Amino acid sequence: MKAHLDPHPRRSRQTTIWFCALVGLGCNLVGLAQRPAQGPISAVRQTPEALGYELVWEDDFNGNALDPQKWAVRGVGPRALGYVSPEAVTVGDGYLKLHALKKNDRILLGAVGTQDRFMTRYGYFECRAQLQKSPGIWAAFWIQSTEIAKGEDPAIYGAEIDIMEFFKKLGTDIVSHNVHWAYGPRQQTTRGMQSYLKGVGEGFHTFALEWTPEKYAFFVDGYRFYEVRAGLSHIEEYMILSMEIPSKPEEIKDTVFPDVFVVDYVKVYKKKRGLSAGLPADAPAQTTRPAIYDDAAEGDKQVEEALVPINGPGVVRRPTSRSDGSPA
Ligand SMILES: [Ca+2]
Repeated sequence: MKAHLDPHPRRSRQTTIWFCALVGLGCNLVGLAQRPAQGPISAVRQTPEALGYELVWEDDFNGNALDPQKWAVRGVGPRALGYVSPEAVTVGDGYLKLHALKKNDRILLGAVGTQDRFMTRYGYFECRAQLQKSPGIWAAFWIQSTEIAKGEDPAIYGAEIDIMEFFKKLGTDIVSHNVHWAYGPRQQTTRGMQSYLKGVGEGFHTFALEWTPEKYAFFVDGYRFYEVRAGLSHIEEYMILSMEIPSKPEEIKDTVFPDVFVVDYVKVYKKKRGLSAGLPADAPAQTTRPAIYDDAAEGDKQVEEALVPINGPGVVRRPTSRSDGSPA
Protein backbone atom coordinates (compact mmCIF):
# COMPACT_ATOMS: atom_id res chain seq x y z
CA MET A 1 0.00 0.00 0.00
CA LYS A 2 2.81 2.33 -0.87
CA ALA A 3 0.36 4.73 -2.45
CA HIS A 4 -0.77 5.66 1.03
CA LEU A 5 2.62 6.15 2.60
CA ASP A 6 3.21 9.67 3.66
CA PRO A 7 6.40 11.23 2.34
CA HIS A 8 6.70 13.20 5.57
CA PRO A 9 8.00 10.95 8.36
CA ARG A 10 6.90 13.33 11.08
CA ARG A 11 3.33 12.65 10.07
CA SER A 12 3.72 8.90 10.18
CA ARG A 13 1.30 8.38 13.04
CA GLN A 14 -1.42 10.33 11.29
CA THR A 15 -0.71 8.44 8.11
CA THR A 16 -1.22 5.21 9.96
CA ILE A 17 -4.58 6.45 11.15
CA TRP A 18 -5.66 7.50 7.67
CA PHE A 19 -4.47 4.25 6.25
CA CYS A 20 -6.36 2.33 8.85
CA ALA A 21 -9.45 4.43 8.29
CA LEU A 22 -9.42 3.25 4.72
CA VAL A 23 -9.29 -0.30 5.95
CA GLY A 24 -12.50 0.19 7.80
CA LEU A 25 -14.60 2.65 5.86
CA GLY A 26 -16.75 0.96 3.32
CA CYS A 27 -14.90 -2.28 3.79
CA ASN A 28 -16.37 -5.55 4.86
CA LEU A 29 -14.73 -8.84 5.50
CA VAL A 30 -15.30 -11.18 2.61
CA GLY A 31 -18.09 -13.63 3.18
CA LEU A 32 -19.42 -11.84 6.22
CA ALA A 33 -23.18 -11.89 5.95
CA GLN A 34 -24.82 -8.52 5.80
CA ARG A 35 -27.76 -7.53 7.89
CA PRO A 36 -30.99 -7.30 5.96
CA ALA A 37 -32.21 -3.94 4.79
CA GLN A 38 -34.99 -2.81 7.08
CA GLY A 39 -37.42 0.00 7.59
CA PRO A 40 -37.46 2.15 10.73
CA ILE A 41 -38.01 0.69 14.19
CA SER A 42 -39.64 3.90 15.40
CA ALA A 43 -43.10 4.71 14.16
CA VAL A 44 -42.66 8.44 14.40
CA ARG A 45 -39.89 10.90 13.89
CA GLN A 46 -37.78 11.62 16.94
CA THR A 47 -35.91 14.83 17.62
CA PRO A 48 -32.77 15.17 19.69
CA GLU A 49 -34.62 17.66 21.90
CA ALA A 50 -37.33 15.10 22.63
CA LEU A 51 -34.61 12.61 23.53
CA GLY A 52 -33.24 15.05 26.11
CA TYR A 53 -30.46 16.64 24.12
CA GLU A 54 -29.44 20.25 23.58
CA LEU A 55 -27.40 21.77 20.79
CA VAL A 56 -23.71 22.33 21.63
CA TRP A 57 -21.98 22.64 18.25
CA GLU A 58 -23.10 23.41 14.72
CA ASP A 59 -22.02 24.59 11.32
CA ASP A 60 -24.59 25.80 8.81
CA PHE A 61 -21.89 26.57 6.24
CA ASN A 62 -23.03 30.16 5.78
CA GLY A 63 -19.64 31.56 4.85
CA ASN A 64 -17.67 31.45 1.63
CA ALA A 65 -15.00 29.07 2.89
CA LEU A 66 -14.53 26.26 5.35
CA ASP A 67 -14.51 27.63 8.91
CA PRO A 68 -10.97 26.86 10.09
CA GLN A 69 -12.11 26.98 13.69
CA LYS A 70 -14.34 23.98 13.03
CA TRP A 71 -12.93 21.98 10.14
CA ALA A 72 -9.87 21.15 8.12
CA VAL A 73 -9.55 19.28 4.85
CA ARG A 74 -8.72 15.79 6.00
CA GLY A 75 -6.04 13.56 4.58
CA VAL A 76 -4.77 15.63 1.66
CA GLY A 77 -3.04 13.20 -0.66
CA PRO A 78 -3.70 9.83 -2.30
CA ARG A 79 -6.74 7.89 -1.17
CA ALA A 80 -7.54 4.67 -3.04
CA LEU A 81 -8.14 5.68 -6.70
CA GLY A 82 -8.45 9.35 -5.81
CA TYR A 83 -6.61 12.23 -4.30
CA VAL A 84 -8.05 14.26 -1.43
CA SER A 85 -7.63 17.92 -2.30
CA PRO A 86 -8.80 21.29 -0.94
CA GLU A 87 -9.86 22.01 -4.55
CA ALA A 88 -12.66 19.49 -4.11
CA VAL A 89 -14.05 21.27 -1.03
CA THR A 90 -16.20 24.37 -1.52
CA VAL A 91 -18.52 26.39 0.70
CA GLY A 92 -21.20 28.77 -0.56
CA ASP A 93 -24.92 29.55 -0.54
CA GLY A 94 -25.23 27.84 2.82
CA TYR A 95 -23.76 24.53 1.75
CA LEU A 96 -20.57 22.56 2.08
CA LYS A 97 -19.87 20.74 -1.16
CA LEU A 98 -17.57 17.75 -1.25
CA HIS A 99 -16.83 17.05 -4.89
CA ALA A 100 -15.51 14.13 -6.87
CA LEU A 101 -14.02 15.58 -10.02
CA LYS A 102 -11.46 14.78 -12.65
CA LYS A 103 -8.58 17.16 -13.12
CA ASN A 104 -5.71 16.25 -15.38
CA ASP A 105 -4.93 12.64 -14.51
CA ARG A 106 -6.35 12.78 -11.03
CA ILE A 107 -9.72 12.23 -9.43
CA LEU A 108 -9.96 14.87 -6.74
CA LEU A 109 -12.06 14.11 -3.65
CA GLY A 110 -13.39 16.40 -0.92
CA ALA A 111 -13.06 15.38 2.72
CA VAL A 112 -13.22 17.45 5.90
CA GLY A 113 -12.92 16.62 9.58
CA THR A 114 -13.03 18.25 12.99
CA GLN A 115 -9.76 16.65 14.05
CA ASP A 116 -7.74 18.92 16.40
CA ARG A 117 -10.77 21.23 16.59
CA PHE A 118 -13.77 19.45 18.02
CA MET A 119 -13.71 16.09 19.70
CA THR A 120 -16.27 14.65 22.04
CA ARG A 121 -17.75 11.41 23.27
CA TYR A 122 -21.44 10.53 23.38
CA GLY A 123 -24.15 12.75 22.02
CA TYR A 124 -26.42 13.10 19.03
CA PHE A 125 -24.64 13.87 15.76
CA GLU A 126 -26.68 14.95 12.76
CA CYS A 127 -26.10 16.23 9.25
CA ARG A 128 -28.59 17.29 6.60
CA ALA A 129 -27.33 16.45 3.17
CA GLN A 130 -28.01 15.56 -0.43
CA LEU A 131 -26.13 12.45 -1.49
CA GLN A 132 -24.10 11.83 -4.61
CA LYS A 133 -25.75 10.57 -7.81
CA SER A 134 -23.22 8.03 -9.04
CA PRO A 135 -22.33 4.49 -8.12
CA GLY A 136 -18.69 3.73 -7.42
CA ILE A 137 -17.90 6.77 -5.34
CA TRP A 138 -19.85 7.29 -2.13
CA ALA A 139 -20.78 9.98 0.38
CA ALA A 140 -19.90 9.31 4.00
CA PHE A 141 -20.61 10.94 7.37
CA TRP A 142 -18.60 9.26 10.08
CA ILE A 143 -16.85 9.55 13.41
CA GLN A 144 -13.29 8.46 13.98
CA SER A 145 -10.92 7.83 16.85
CA THR A 146 -7.32 9.04 16.77
CA GLU A 147 -6.36 5.96 18.84
CA ILE A 148 -8.10 3.24 16.86
CA ALA A 149 -4.98 1.56 15.49
CA LYS A 150 -3.29 1.39 18.88
CA GLY A 151 -5.29 -1.43 20.43
CA GLU A 152 -8.29 -3.68 20.21
CA ASP A 153 -10.59 -2.61 23.02
CA PRO A 154 -13.03 -0.07 21.57
CA ALA A 155 -13.79 1.27 25.03
CA ILE A 156 -10.17 2.42 25.29
CA TYR A 157 -9.08 2.91 21.68
CA GLY A 158 -12.37 3.96 20.14
CA ALA A 159 -14.28 2.93 17.04
CA GLU A 160 -14.97 4.08 13.52
CA ILE A 161 -18.68 4.87 13.53
CA ASP A 162 -20.08 5.11 10.00
CA ILE A 163 -23.23 7.13 10.54
CA MET A 164 -24.12 7.16 6.87
CA GLU A 165 -22.61 5.77 3.68
CA PHE A 166 -24.51 5.88 0.42
CA PHE A 167 -23.74 3.15 -2.09
CA LYS A 168 -25.76 3.97 -5.19
CA LYS A 169 -25.20 0.41 -6.32
CA LEU A 170 -27.92 -0.50 -3.80
CA GLY A 171 -30.37 1.89 -5.46
CA THR A 172 -31.83 5.19 -4.30
CA ASP A 173 -33.66 3.89 -1.22
CA ILE A 174 -30.92 2.48 1.02
CA VAL A 175 -28.23 4.03 3.17
CA SER A 176 -25.71 2.02 5.14
CA HIS A 177 -24.25 2.19 8.64
CA ASN A 178 -21.43 0.30 10.28
CA VAL A 179 -19.08 0.28 13.25
CA HIS A 180 -15.48 -0.91 13.00
CA TRP A 181 -12.87 -1.24 15.72
CA ALA A 182 -9.56 -2.95 16.51
CA TYR A 183 -7.86 -1.90 13.27
CA GLY A 184 -5.32 -4.52 12.41
CA PRO A 185 -5.37 -8.27 11.80
CA ARG A 186 -8.29 -8.78 14.16
CA GLN A 187 -10.45 -5.89 13.02
CA GLN A 188 -14.02 -6.15 14.21
CA THR A 189 -17.28 -4.89 12.76
CA THR A 190 -20.94 -4.86 13.68
CA ARG A 191 -21.52 -5.82 10.04
CA GLY A 192 -23.12 -3.40 7.62
CA MET A 193 -26.58 -2.18 8.48
CA GLN A 194 -28.87 -1.16 5.63
CA SER A 195 -31.69 1.29 6.22
CA TYR A 196 -34.50 1.36 3.71
CA LEU A 197 -36.25 4.72 3.30
CA LYS A 198 -37.91 5.34 -0.02
CA GLY A 199 -36.27 8.16 -1.94
CA VAL A 200 -33.41 8.73 0.49
CA GLY A 201 -31.03 9.08 -2.45
CA GLU A 202 -32.93 12.08 -3.80
CA GLY A 203 -33.08 15.54 -2.28
CA PHE A 204 -32.02 16.46 1.24
CA HIS A 205 -32.33 14.17 4.25
CA THR A 206 -30.98 14.04 7.78
CA PHE A 207 -28.61 11.34 8.99
CA ALA A 208 -27.89 10.98 12.67
CA LEU A 209 -26.22 8.92 15.35
CA GLU A 210 -27.15 8.74 19.00
CA TRP A 211 -24.07 7.53 20.86
CA THR A 212 -24.51 6.76 24.55
CA PRO A 213 -22.52 4.69 27.06
CA GLU A 214 -24.85 1.79 26.21
CA LYS A 215 -25.50 1.93 22.48
CA TYR A 216 -25.27 3.41 19.05
CA ALA A 217 -28.59 4.28 17.39
CA PHE A 218 -28.80 5.28 13.73
CA PHE A 219 -31.44 7.69 12.42
CA VAL A 220 -32.56 8.77 8.96
CA ASP A 221 -34.97 11.70 8.71
CA GLY A 222 -35.59 11.37 12.43
CA TYR A 223 -36.68 7.75 12.21
CA ARG A 224 -34.71 5.28 14.30
CA PHE A 225 -33.53 2.40 12.13
CA TYR A 226 -30.89 0.41 13.99
CA GLU A 227 -29.43 0.09 17.44
CA VAL A 228 -26.25 -1.81 18.20
CA ARG A 229 -24.32 -2.30 21.42
CA ALA A 230 -21.10 -3.79 20.09
CA GLY A 231 -17.91 -1.84 19.57
CA LEU A 232 -18.81 0.89 22.03
CA SER A 233 -16.23 3.63 22.24
CA HIS A 234 -15.88 5.51 25.49
CA ILE A 235 -13.33 8.05 24.31
CA GLU A 236 -13.55 11.39 22.52
CA GLU A 237 -13.63 11.20 18.73
CA TYR A 238 -13.98 13.58 15.78
CA MET A 239 -16.41 13.94 12.86
CA ILE A 240 -15.69 13.46 9.17
CA LEU A 241 -17.65 14.24 6.01
CA SER A 242 -16.13 12.79 2.89
CA MET A 243 -16.49 11.67 -0.68
CA GLU A 244 -14.99 8.21 -0.86
CA ILE A 245 -13.70 6.13 -3.75
CA PRO A 246 -12.85 2.44 -4.04
CA SER A 247 -9.45 1.04 -4.96
CA LYS A 248 -10.31 -0.92 -8.11
CA PRO A 249 -10.77 0.89 -11.45
CA GLU A 250 -13.58 -1.43 -12.56
CA GLU A 251 -15.63 -0.27 -9.59
CA ILE A 252 -15.87 3.27 -10.92
CA LYS A 253 -16.60 2.35 -14.53
CA ASP A 254 -20.19 3.64 -14.15
CA THR A 255 -19.28 6.70 -12.12
CA VAL A 256 -20.15 10.01 -13.77
CA PHE A 257 -17.78 12.83 -12.90
CA PRO A 258 -18.14 15.40 -11.56
CA ASP A 259 -20.40 14.43 -8.70
CA VAL A 260 -21.03 16.07 -5.36
CA PHE A 261 -22.09 15.41 -1.76
CA VAL A 262 -23.90 18.55 -0.55
CA VAL A 263 -24.12 19.21 3.19
CA ASP A 264 -26.55 21.79 4.54
CA TYR A 265 -25.52 21.57 8.18
CA VAL A 266 -23.89 19.51 10.89
CA LYS A 267 -25.21 19.68 14.45
CA VAL A 268 -24.00 18.05 17.64
CA TYR A 269 -26.16 17.73 20.71
CA LYS A 270 -25.29 16.62 24.23
CA LYS A 271 -27.54 15.29 26.95
CA LYS A 272 -29.05 18.13 28.91
CA ARG A 273 -27.48 18.44 32.30
CA GLY A 274 -29.91 18.23 35.17
CA LEU A 275 -32.43 16.34 33.13
CA SER A 276 -34.23 13.56 34.93
CA ALA A 277 -32.95 13.81 38.50
CA GLY A 278 -29.72 15.56 37.77
CA LEU A 279 -28.02 13.08 35.52
CA PRO A 280 -24.67 14.33 34.27
CA ALA A 281 -24.18 14.90 30.56
CA ASP A 282 -22.44 11.56 30.16
CA ALA A 283 -25.07 9.59 32.02
CA PRO A 284 -26.80 6.70 30.31
CA ALA A 285 -29.47 7.74 27.86
CA GLN A 286 -33.00 7.74 29.12
CA THR A 287 -35.27 5.10 27.75
CA THR A 288 -37.21 6.59 24.91
CA ARG A 289 -40.95 6.25 24.86
CA PRO A 290 -42.11 3.15 23.06
CA ALA A 291 -42.95 3.40 19.42
CA ILE A 292 -46.63 4.11 19.07
CA TYR A 293 -48.89 4.42 16.09
CA ASP A 294 -51.24 7.15 17.18
CA ASP A 295 -48.97 10.01 16.30
CA ALA A 296 -48.80 12.33 13.32
CA ALA A 297 -50.52 10.87 10.29
CA GLU A 298 -47.89 12.23 7.98
CA GLY A 299 -45.16 10.40 9.82
CA ASP A 300 -47.09 7.14 9.77
CA LYS A 301 -47.69 7.43 6.06
CA GLN A 302 -43.99 7.83 5.42
CA VAL A 303 -43.18 4.85 7.59
CA GLU A 304 -45.64 2.74 5.65
CA GLU A 305 -43.97 3.78 2.45
CA ALA A 306 -40.58 3.04 3.92
CA LEU A 307 -41.64 -0.44 4.93
CA VAL A 308 -42.40 -1.53 1.39
CA PRO A 309 -40.46 -4.77 0.99
CA ILE A 310 -37.31 -4.58 -1.01
CA ASN A 311 -36.31 -6.96 -3.77
CA GLY A 312 -35.97 -10.66 -3.20
CA PRO A 313 -35.68 -12.09 0.28
CA GLY A 314 -34.96 -8.72 1.80
CA VAL A 315 -31.26 -9.22 2.10
CA VAL A 316 -29.14 -6.62 0.42
CA ARG A 317 -25.51 -7.34 -0.07
CA ARG A 318 -23.28 -4.44 0.51
CA PRO A 319 -21.01 -3.67 -2.43
CA THR A 320 -17.69 -5.34 -1.95
CA SER A 321 -15.62 -2.34 -2.79
CA ARG A 322 -12.60 -4.26 -1.64
CA SER A 323 -13.72 -7.68 -2.69
CA ASP A 324 -10.30 -9.16 -2.26
CA GLY A 325 -10.49 -8.28 1.39
CA SER A 326 -7.36 -6.22 1.22
CA PRO A 327 -7.16 -2.84 2.86
CA ALA A 328 -7.73 -0.04 0.39
CA1 LIG B 1 -26.73 25.48 5.50
